[in-house]
Amino acid sequence: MMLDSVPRSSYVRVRRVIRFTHIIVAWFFGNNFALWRGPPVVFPKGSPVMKRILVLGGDGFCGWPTALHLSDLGHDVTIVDNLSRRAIDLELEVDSLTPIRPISERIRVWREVSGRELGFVRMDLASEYDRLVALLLEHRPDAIVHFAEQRAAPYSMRSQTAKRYTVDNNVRATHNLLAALAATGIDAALVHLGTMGVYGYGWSGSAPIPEGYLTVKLDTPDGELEREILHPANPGSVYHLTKTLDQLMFAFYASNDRLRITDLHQGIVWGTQTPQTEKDERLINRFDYDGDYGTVLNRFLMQAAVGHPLTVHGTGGQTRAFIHIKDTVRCVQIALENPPRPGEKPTVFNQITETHRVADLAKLVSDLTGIEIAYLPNPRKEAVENDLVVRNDRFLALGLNPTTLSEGLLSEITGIAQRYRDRVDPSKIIARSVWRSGMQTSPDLVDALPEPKAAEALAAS
Ligand code: NAD
Ligand code: USQ
Repeated sequence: MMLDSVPRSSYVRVRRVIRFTHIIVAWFFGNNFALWRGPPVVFPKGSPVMKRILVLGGDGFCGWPTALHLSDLGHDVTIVDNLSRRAIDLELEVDSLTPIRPISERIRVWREVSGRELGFVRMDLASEYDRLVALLLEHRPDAIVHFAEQRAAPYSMRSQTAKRYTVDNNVRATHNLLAALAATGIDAALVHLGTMGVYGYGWSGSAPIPEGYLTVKLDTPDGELEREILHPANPGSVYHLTKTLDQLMFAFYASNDRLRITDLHQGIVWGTQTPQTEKDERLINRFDYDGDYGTVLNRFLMQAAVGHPLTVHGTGGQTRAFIHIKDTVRCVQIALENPPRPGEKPTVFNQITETHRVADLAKLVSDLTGIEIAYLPNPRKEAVENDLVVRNDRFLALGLNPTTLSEGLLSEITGIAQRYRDRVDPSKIIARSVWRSGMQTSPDLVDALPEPKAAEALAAS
């Protein structure tokens, strides 16, 4: 199914008539009528169409640029978010490196810049089930993108409270969404942001990690049985554990309720801006640099820009998968355009474009900037080193043209990180959430930030 295959005005008219009829008849006949989906809409091929898309977690690092990208393509986008990520910033006494604006201002500026409306609903998906059902019935989305979970592994390990919050929030948000889709009968294509971490690191050695499923053979008294199963789950943190639980819920609801689900097993996202967030400084995307939410490559880029030693955990032998934020938004679009059919098992895409060893990334950034590398005690319980070979054939086959590290790296350092270096709090850089009590962490490496040597080195190069 392509998102762009129907003249937009006819599509909107048909949808409006269906919705209006639906509301009137539901008012007469009660809620059971809500299960009726309305007559099928015919999509003639050809010109652009507007689809109704809910972006859950659309105020976050991946969700905001995705909402703008989909809006820019002409879709009718509504963001649903409880703004919990902004609340966690306050709890951790840290702020995005970039000055992100309040959600109402973001939406107003997007209207000014693009002429397009973005909806916003403040809602906690984990606790406001009835409001979620009402929202689905009112909006009747064609597609839903689900980013709305607590996503930091270190945050999920920092305390018993954070562990319980992460499980309660993520599992309930996902299950509420699935239950609400099943209850309302709304046949939206659901795209969920999962993680490469569901596979674990090193479990299959140097064998390529398949896209979600493994074919296994079972010996039975009646001969050999071949089965396709979800790849064994090997979570490395409570956060990653919630993503493995999500997978089981998807398998169940796809089979039992014929929900159409795509799970994107995404690697570590790096970069900040997309063509849409670059249009105005007030649309700027979030950039987390702190020890809990900052991810490794963006942290190294920020550290180089402010002259802080690069914080490698252990020897840096961990190999991880990466993707630039510009490719994240494209992949979500591709996944929306290629949903599974009702009754099919969830489609899994490995949403990654390249793999790198942490020590190699640090060396690359250090060689470019002259910033030293600090090898610190690893606060996580993880393999000292691992191989990682990942299949990502499906996105490549569907037209993804990856942004690679070498192309984007310099501009990321010189642009965003240097522009906002004064917003960095050096006491928030070292990662201090430990996987088990008693594990050692590093003291702060600097009291105050030095002059920007990286900036000089880059300017001179
Ligand atoms: P983020 O924390 O920046 O954004 C998540 C958004 O969801 C936030 O705006 C938050 O307020 C909202 N949210 C959380 N719980 C909610 C709830 N119960 N109800 C409503 N809104 C809620 O995270 P992100 O980096 O944008 O990640 C988005 C998704 O992508 C996550 O599910 C994450 O696991 C996945 N992912 C992220 C990365 C990465 O490197 N950032 C990599 C792989 C996968
Ligand atoms: N690391 C360092 N130094 C740092 C920060 C991290 O050496 O300053 C190391 C970590 O120990 C780890 C690796 O870098 O070995 C990756 O850490 P990360 O914080 O960049 O990424 P991670 O915790 O795995 O989580 C991030 C996102 C999460 C997403 C995941 C994708 O926060 O939402 O699911 O990437 S993946 O790693 O593929 O599972």
